[in-house]
Amino acid sequence: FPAPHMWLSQPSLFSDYLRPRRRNSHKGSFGDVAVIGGAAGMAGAPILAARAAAKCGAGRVFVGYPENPPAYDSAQPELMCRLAADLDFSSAVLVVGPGLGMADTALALLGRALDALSWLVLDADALNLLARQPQLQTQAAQRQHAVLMTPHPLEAARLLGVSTSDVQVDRVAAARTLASRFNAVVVLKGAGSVIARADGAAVVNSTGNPALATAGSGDVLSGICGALLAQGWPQWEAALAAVWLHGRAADQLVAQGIGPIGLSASELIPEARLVLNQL
Ligand code: NPW
Ligand code: AMP
Ligand code: MG
Repeated sequence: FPAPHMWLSQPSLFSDYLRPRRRNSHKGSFGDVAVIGGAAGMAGAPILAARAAAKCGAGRVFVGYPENPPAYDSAQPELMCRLAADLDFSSAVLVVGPGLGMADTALALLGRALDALSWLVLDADALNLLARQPQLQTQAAQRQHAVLMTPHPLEAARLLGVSTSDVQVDRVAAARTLASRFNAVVVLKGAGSVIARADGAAVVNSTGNPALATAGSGDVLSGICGALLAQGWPQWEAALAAVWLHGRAADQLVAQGIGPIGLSASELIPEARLVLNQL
């Protein structure tokens, strides 16, 4: 390594983990996801992630707000909305960052998540906070369970201390650098998302289209990642599958005329569920 990257066009790279549900399974069989985010003005971001996690099969889904949690999500009352500080960080897959904000409360929650012995998905403001905090970067790199990071190109640039165009000029290299620096599985998002891991393996996704260039679509992806991890998928295959099916959902919606113009991130969620159930 680094060898040339591979393309992800069909589910073959992750299809070993598409297993039928056992007849005697129960919600405890499919794991818990806790999405941590939703500062003032961005309360919807963790809801998108949490709805995606629930519809992609997590057994139970919590939403942890830094402050002022809503009583519940009226469109999806299955979600359990709490104060993040009151959640059990060690018993769920943690998806940290959607709409989390950059306040001290957010930083403290990220620190607690990095300390927890849980699978972690870091997105959005969790990555932006990490970029500002070298000591948390060391903590992230040294965790027992590696993290799964889902930066868009600007978030990746902040983490690497370079410009967005530096990232975009060699996306595979940028994703590999982040993966080895953080000992992480990294999804560098954008057209042709790159999934890379610390040993240099890298895969470029071929599903998805510009309908995804809309607010909240990344938040949905982070929730799908969390759902697959909660259901026991290994980190690498969870990242590959989440990226592939998120893109495939958008492709199917465009084929139905729901996009590319005006696709909303919420609409991706039931379509991603359909893709997953039909695989
Ligand atoms: P430009 O415009 O080209 O200079 P930010 P954010 C760039 C939450 N949200 N290729 C591009 O830069 C999130 O979870 C809440 C190239 C773009 O303008 C975060 O917590 C929502 N460049 C918070 O908001 C829904 C690319 O990055 C800039 C690129 C801030 O997150 C929305 C944006 O980056 C949102 O999810 C690409 N493929 N993709 C809610 N409903 O509550 C991105 N860029 O400044 O980090 O802002 O991503 O909106
Ligand atoms: P975020 O910027 O965090 O909301 O994430 C945006 C999501 O949409 C990521 O999964 C991107 O890979 C995807 N996306 C955005 N623009 C495109 C595009 N032009 N083609 C394919 N996927 C895209
Ligand atoms: Mg985002």
